[in-house]
Amino acid sequence: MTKTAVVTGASSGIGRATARRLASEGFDVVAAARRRERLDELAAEVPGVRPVTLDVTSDASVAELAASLDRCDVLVNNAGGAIGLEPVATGDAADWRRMYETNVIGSLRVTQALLPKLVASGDGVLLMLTSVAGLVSYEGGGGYNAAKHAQTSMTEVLRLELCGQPVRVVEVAPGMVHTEEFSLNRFRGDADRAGKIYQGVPDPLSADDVADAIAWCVTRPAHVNIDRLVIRPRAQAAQHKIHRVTP
Ligand code: 8X3
Repeated sequence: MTKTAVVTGASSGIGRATARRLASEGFDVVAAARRRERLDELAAEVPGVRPVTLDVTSDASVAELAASLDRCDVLVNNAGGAIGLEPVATGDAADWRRMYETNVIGSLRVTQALLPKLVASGDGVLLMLTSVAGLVSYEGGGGYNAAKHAQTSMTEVLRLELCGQPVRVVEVAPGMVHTEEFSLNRFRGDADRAGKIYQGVPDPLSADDVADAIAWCVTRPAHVNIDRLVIRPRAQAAQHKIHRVTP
């Protein structure tokens, strides 16, 4: 019996790398995201990947995803991201709302829709891709810190509430990961500012590094629950302690 893994936000970055990696681990992978053409490209490249158009902010879209699945053994709630790096004093409430809507309510929506299938699988794994931003706060973190803390909290609550059911609840919290879009979205398309985040950092994590950690978490034996895995590059000892090499 082939297990099915659903990955949200699978059109780029960590989601895309995870879809690819879980397919190579033998899962049937449902790669879900808004940008269908990117998913189609991925599915054409990687056997075992099925593209599904998904907007995690839409009840109807999430219900359609759930209805399209015969089974679900693994759910990777990866869709989300950061917008803006303004201080709280001048942060835009619309950005905060959007971050809460995707990172928190989006994860909630998909979790609620797929939980019955995860339970029915007899060995479900629900993995929340949070962030170190959900564990520590930093200047400019504002709405992203708030949303990721909420998502971390939701993950802890869910693990308590599901105790006794055949579903593991796993959190993977990455630090500095260099993906093509995360910082670009945060800086609203300003490539210069986005690039400076990683400037001089010898080796930030890649999306593949995080996908590797996710694959490890979801392929442990059924009785092993990795509660939380924090993963940072060696150059980032803490949120404010980053080794940079000046050219
Ligand atoms: C991304 C990590 O440090 O930019 O989730 O918040 S950080």
